[in-house]
Amino acid sequence: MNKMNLKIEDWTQNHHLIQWVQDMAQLCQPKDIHLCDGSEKEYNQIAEELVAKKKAIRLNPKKRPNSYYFHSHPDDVARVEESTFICSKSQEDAGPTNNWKNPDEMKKHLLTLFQGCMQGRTMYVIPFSMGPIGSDKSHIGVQISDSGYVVMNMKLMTRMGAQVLKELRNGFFIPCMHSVGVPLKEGVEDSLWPCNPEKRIIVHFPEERNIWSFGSGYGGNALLGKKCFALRIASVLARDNGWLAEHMLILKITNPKNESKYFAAAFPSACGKTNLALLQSHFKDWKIECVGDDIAWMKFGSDGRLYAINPEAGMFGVAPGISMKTTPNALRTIEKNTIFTNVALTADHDVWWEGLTDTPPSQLTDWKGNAFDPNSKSTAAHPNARFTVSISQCPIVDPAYDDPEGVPISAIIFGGRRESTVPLVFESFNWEHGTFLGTSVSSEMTAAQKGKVGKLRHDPFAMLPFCGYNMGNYFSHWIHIGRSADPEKLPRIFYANWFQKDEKGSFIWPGFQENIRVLQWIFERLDGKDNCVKTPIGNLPEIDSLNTEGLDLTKEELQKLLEVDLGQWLEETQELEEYYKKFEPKLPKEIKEELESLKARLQKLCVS
Ligand code: GTP
Ligand code: SPV
Ligand code: MN
Repeated sequence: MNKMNLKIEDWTQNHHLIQWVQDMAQLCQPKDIHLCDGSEKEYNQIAEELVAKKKAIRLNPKKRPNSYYFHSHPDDVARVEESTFICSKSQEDAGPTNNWKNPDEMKKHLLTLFQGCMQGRTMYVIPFSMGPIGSDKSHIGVQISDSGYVVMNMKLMTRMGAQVLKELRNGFFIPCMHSVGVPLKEGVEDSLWPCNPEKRIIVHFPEERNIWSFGSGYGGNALLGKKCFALRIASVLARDNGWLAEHMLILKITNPKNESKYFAAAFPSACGKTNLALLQSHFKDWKIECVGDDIAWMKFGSDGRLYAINPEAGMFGVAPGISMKTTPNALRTIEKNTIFTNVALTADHDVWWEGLTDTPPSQLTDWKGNAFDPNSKSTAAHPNARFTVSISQCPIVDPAYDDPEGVPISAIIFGGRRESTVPLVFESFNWEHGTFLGTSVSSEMTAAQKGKVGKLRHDPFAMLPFCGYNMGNYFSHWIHIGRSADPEKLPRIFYANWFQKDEKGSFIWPGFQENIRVLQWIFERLDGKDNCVKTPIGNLPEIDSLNTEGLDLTKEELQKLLEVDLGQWLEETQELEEYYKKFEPKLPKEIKEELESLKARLQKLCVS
């Protein structure tokens, strides 16, 4: 048996866990096994080891206390959707939007890949809870990984360590198997960011409820509690048990009368969730607090309302674009105790990225570790450079982020990155229409996934890369959730788009902090204020019901932001009709009917 820092039997009586760890050690042949207790001491030790091996740089403690800098292999910088698989027993259950392979064949392939893959490395065993420990809304996972970087990130991103095993006892957990996929031969020096892009693969077995990830050390590919567990596997758990696992931020908004509501919002990757969740209100009597910035699990409470928890305990946020002007609360969150990956490094060992200041400081090292030439076309930070930080450090964190009951959701907002067509904000007519809006989300692609930045693609519910089963059935699940609830108690559904551009290609809406104005409009709608005009696509703000005081926005610009162009929308419906064919025969009839009604409403206005 391999050397262990603790005796596993002293640590847990969970026979499945003990057996699994032993089996995986036998398969991967690590040099030793480290059972993670989740302590500060352990975190610091692993960090120091990585610094000693030059894999990490300790940032200047005067500028960025207790923080570390990593830069990845240049081919391991984002999620890899083309190498992500849902291996359900039948291909139909994975559906038209997921990669699929026969689970038996895939298992054979994985067993070959993982055979001896941890030679020369430490195998870490990382118990973690998604959601507050002990909440009936939470679920436990155990990740095995040969990456110290992963352990450090999991410590910040989840509730991790010995207390989770105490809670688990003999219960059920999601096994999450991860390796960077590079066995280390004796006497051979390790690379700074070991990974294996040729053999990279991220696999989910939804029926067995487990995850295998090989070859990548980055973000959603490697921190398996996040997209793999909390979305792909959890969406299957949610389907089976009548709840929702969604790619959504959760925020609290309080009005001048000290009344509060919670909103959840789903925007595709790198389309503004973290920035909205950390919004700093510049209206002194309106307050925003943050519960979560990426994932929401929503279950019905005994009062019939939908309650959300944030299953994560940290943020893995996009760094570029963050500044004191755009998102001061993000900068305040990452002042200390933060991990930075693929940002640029300053001469005095602090961090920098595009947007942080107008001009880059001199003597910058870019994300690849080279001296940065400000005249070059490339950026100093990778566009998908990220920070990892505990949410407890956020200056506007809502203490309810740790409430095992979760928070009652009053509004759900969908959105995408659209240069044209989609107005700044509108409201659906009811849950089914809102569900239709969710199915219709499309967005210009970003650097959060490997692929062509800027290309428009459909991303229903911002879940395209994250739904662990047939997307057509997922649409039905949403309809079903609506049917099973009291309509008066369901959240109202809205759609927002911060990203409309003018002819010169500049954003029309100032966005960021100014998005508070849209949240205010939504809040007032929920309070019964008659501040909208009915259009074929939904209820839009009356032009003067949106608070634009103090904004540098012309009347024409505002009109453009709130315009419904019938021609563009008819095209949009044709496009959607074509897209929906993909989901047959699973496309719910309610969604088809919504599309038909939208077409009819548009045509009626076109004729009149
Ligand atoms: P993931 O972590 O990938 O799920 O992304 P996210 O949805 O949390 O996106 P995030 O808030 O990190 O924003 C991504 C990018 O969008 C950043 O470059 C931001 O600067 C930019 N962005 C966010 N909000 C706005 C906005 O209101 N207007 C404009 N123009 N850009 C925005
Ligand atoms: C996303 O891509 O939506 C992210 C980043 O939140 S990652 O964790 O890499 O998936
Ligand atoms: Mn995300």
